[in-house]
Amino acid sequence: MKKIFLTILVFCISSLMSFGSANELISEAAEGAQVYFISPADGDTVSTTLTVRFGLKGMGVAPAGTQRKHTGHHHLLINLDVDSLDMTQPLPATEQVMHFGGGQTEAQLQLPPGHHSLQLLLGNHAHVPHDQPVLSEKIYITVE
Ligand SMILES: [Cu+2]
Repeated sequence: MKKIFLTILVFCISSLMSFGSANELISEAAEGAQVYFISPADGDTVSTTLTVRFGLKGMGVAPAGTQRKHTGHHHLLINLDVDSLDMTQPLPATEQVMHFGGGQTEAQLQLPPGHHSLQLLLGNHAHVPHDQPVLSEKIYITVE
């Protein structure tokens, strides 16, 4: 009997702990949600000033700070290995991780000549990727 009580107690404590952790910042993704590039296309050659257009299906765009189910804002990953990101924490704001917290669906970029990879990742109101992460295919472009 004592053992059962102890098991229940441990279970309760562990559920409370998971509620109180950083995981409360994670929002669930809509099933089948997709983020993708409208332009450029994979393999395109572009000039040093280019417009990137973001597409999203199955979820909505909302500015950072706006907490609404199945929404988020775009993040553009430039020449970045997505595995280097912690998907349970707010995304850092760096030259390789651009936030579009105003709810923008396109951006004008300046990139140096050469080969570059681009990838889109949706983040929630607190810049945390959803569960599951809504991540685009990685595309490769040549800047001339
Ligand atoms: Cu963000």
